[in-house]
Amino acid sequence: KKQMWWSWSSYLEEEKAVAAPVKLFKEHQSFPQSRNSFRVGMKLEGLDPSHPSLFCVLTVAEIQGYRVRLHFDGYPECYDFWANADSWDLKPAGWCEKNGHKLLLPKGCKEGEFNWSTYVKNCRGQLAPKHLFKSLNTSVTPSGFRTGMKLEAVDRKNPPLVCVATIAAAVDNRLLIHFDNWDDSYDYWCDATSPYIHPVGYCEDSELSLTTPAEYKHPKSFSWEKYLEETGTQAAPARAFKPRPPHGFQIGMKLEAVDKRNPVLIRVATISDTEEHRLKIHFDGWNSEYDYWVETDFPDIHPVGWCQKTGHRLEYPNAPWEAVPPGQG
Ligand code: MLY
Repeated sequence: KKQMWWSWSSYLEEEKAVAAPVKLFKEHQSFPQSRNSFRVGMKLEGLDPSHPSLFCVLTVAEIQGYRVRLHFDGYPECYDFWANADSWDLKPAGWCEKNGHKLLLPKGCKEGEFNWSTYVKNCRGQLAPKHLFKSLNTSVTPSGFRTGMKLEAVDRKNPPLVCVATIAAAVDNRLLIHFDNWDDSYDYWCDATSPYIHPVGYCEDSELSLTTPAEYKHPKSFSWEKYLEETGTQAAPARAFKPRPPHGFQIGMKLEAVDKRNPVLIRVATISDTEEHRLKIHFDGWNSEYDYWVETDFPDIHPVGWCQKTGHRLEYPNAPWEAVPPGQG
């Protein structure tokens, strides 16, 4: 028998299930402290999720609760993506220049000729005001990581590989990881608790093989001591790497999660499996072929009630008025 009104409390009761406790979520996954003040048409700088070291010129294309759909200026809509309003990946105009990062210009703009204020005037747009960006207001404790320091890092695009890497940038509490002698398409941002970064010597200690820099002359006889000397660099201090505490999520706990295949939607979901640093998300009422693994700090999982609190639509499990399977909306 189908109810007229779906609610989390009756659903949890019916399913004899528990909501994942709010305290297990990271601040950026949990209930926001502020409103989403972005407006359609505002322009900003932000990281391209499919090229996570590249900042681009973006325009807010749509608002849903605490989320924004971002459009790459000059590029087709198919590249648009959703982000939370407090995402660290979003920066005000001028941020890249100030921090020495390259900004991918709107298609058609010439290098050296781009200027935010003329650009916004010409497209009759407006800049997203600085105070909307939460990441700028967070306090930062010195971490011991410095730009240029070396470490061993997992290549997230080729996860079995632990490689010789460099901290290409350290901003706020975030580190940009770059793989020595490779192009920046493998780069990614992480924090000091990332399970994917390790101090120099980690592979040797754990009897894993270390992937040496591309084109390294004598990969078989690679030694960190020699390499640091050759490159005139320092190893990132082991004390700067912080262990990530156990996540505490358990199989069967309920939550709200973005439908990766149709990211405008947030669905009722269950943790269907766990690993040390990952969770498997199952969408209630849908086949487990749609399940997917996420990192525990993934920004698109939220505690029960997040949609209601932030004014986002929530897709209920197997609602009779909903005939669209995940990913085909
Ligand atoms: N088969 C891939 C492997 C690239 C690995 C790059 N890492 C180490 C940064 C390729 O050759 O493209």
